[in-house]
Amino acid sequence: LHIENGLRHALARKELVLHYQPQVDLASMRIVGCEVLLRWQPQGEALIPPDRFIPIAEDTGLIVPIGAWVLDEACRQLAEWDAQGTAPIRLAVNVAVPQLRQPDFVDYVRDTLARHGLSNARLEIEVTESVLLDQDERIRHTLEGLVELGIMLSLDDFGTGYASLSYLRNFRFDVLKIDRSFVSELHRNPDDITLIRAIISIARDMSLLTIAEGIESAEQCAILNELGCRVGQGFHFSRPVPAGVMGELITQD
Ligand code: G
Ligand code: G
Ligand code: MN
Ligand code: NA
Repeated sequence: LHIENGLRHALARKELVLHYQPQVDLASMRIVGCEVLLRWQPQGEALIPPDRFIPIAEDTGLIVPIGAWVLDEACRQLAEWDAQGTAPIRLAVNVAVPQLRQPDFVDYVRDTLARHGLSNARLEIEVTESVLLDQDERIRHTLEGLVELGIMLSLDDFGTGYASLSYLRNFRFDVLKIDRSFVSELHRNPDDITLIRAIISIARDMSLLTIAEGIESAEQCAILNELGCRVGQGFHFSRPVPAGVMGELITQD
């Protein structure tokens, strides 16, 4: 309840902040995108990580206005970077079920990109497999609307859910994010290599981009590149960083 009350005022009090984690093309080592990760910084308290408040925001519906702010602020930031002449990276934004149930979500995404002068192809929307477990017809409708807009639809934490392969048949994704649980032991577990090779093979045959999460070492990075994974994300490249640091990373790149 303490968190819920605080969260109700977090937006108005401007206590929400976005961090950005670079996504790197494994062949060229260039930054091609970034995942947008929300943090909450209450006045005079320590930074609160998303796993402490996103579930509450989802249960209370507060994720709808908060998620709208995340998208707007991230697009504003990307347009600002563009104006500074940085590399034209993509934004990957996480969205939750209650947002996808909003009948005007697709319109909001389109209008927000337009308002900031960004082409639709600059945005990637990440959903987890749990989103797809939801039988709600409105969610399917929203996902189809997003695909029609020409934004990229990304399946997060791939391989950890229960029916991953049937989701690939039923929804048109553009990106598979290989869950970090497959990546973390990669260099010493041949089974993980086998599984990742299979995921990459499916992705290639379905013309999906693969992004490996949780890369923490040069060795994991090299193996993934060798296996044909296109893009990587993880502490090896950078932790999630504030906008100012991200701006510097794409200026140097
Ligand atoms: O930033 P990590 O470092 O702790 O993020 C943890 C999880 O919180 C991520 O896996 C992501 O799914 C979720 N998350 C982060 N930012 C957002 C956001 O803006 N919206 C939603 N719905 N989830 C987010
Ligand atoms: O949406 P998702 O749950 O995948 O968000 C990514 C989460 O993973 C964030 O909480 C982020 O801080 C975390 N993360 C990103 N890179 C790494 C990494 O290399 N190692 C670990 N352990 N966590 C990571
Ligand atoms: Mn994610
Ligand atoms: Na993930």
